[in-house]
Amino acid sequence: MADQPPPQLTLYSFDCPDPKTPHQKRNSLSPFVSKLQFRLRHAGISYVDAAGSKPAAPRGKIPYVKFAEDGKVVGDTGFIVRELAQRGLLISPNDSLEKGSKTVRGEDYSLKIMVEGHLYWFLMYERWKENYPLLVAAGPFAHLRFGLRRLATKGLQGFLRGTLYFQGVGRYSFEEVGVFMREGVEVLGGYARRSYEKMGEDKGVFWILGGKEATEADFSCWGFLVGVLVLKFQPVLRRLVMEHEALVEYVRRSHDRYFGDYRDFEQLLKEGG
Ligand SMILES: N[C@@H](CCC(=O)N[C@@H](CS)C(=O)NCC(=O)O)C(=O)O
Repeated sequence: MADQPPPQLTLYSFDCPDPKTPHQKRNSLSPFVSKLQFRLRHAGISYVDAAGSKPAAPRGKIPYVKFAEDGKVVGDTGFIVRELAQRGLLISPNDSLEKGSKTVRGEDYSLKIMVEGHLYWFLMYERWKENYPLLVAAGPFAHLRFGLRRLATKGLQGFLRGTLYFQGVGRYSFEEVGVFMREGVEVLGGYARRSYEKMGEDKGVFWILGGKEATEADFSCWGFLVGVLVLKFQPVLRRLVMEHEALVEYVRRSHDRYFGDYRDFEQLLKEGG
């Protein structure tokens, strides 16, 4: 077999906890990691997953990447995508929309921000305030021995509960959060349904705004939705998403097309339930 060229970059996340074991090929706990993985795969950029750490991460945030060419480390998916565009590895963000309608660009931006800056917090709420025992058992520290795992998960929970409180969402009851969750998921479901119906008999991938090409919002929406569907840490949010056939189909089709080396989507979906 011909030698594979070395990967163009290393993607650091919480999902490859033990550097000695190969990546588990399960979708990430982090919507931002899934977003970036999808972005890289969509653009045909080769990468290798590796164990990241908050102290090593720019701004203490996951994910971050290291470029093989010159060792440059970049954090934040927005800046990573810009860096990739500057290096000519992908088409610059929303280039195709730039020449198009300002309304579409606005819609794209709004959807992206709704997912990354709004729905994301409800996901974190349900995970860290409602389903803590599940995270101790199978969360980011699942590879550690029980005592250590409990301690590390507890520490992270303390940090995240504080973050949720100061962000604001932590001050609501889960019932109240559920109202906002449903509202947001229905907006996403409405977009997906419109695009899905346009596909008719075509079983190919489709994009959230219904165009021929992906837009920035697709990477954010897909990255968020895939973790909701295949991981079991947020059952209420998952049920809301499952009510929308178009959203499940939206995730399934791109998973099948771009994540063929992962386990079968149907299997993953079952495990998330
Ligand atoms: N805007 C950042 C957000 C990344 C982010 O918030 N990552 C979370 C994990 S999902 C994190 O590292 N949280 C730890 C912290 O905020 O200290 C991006 O697009 O990369």
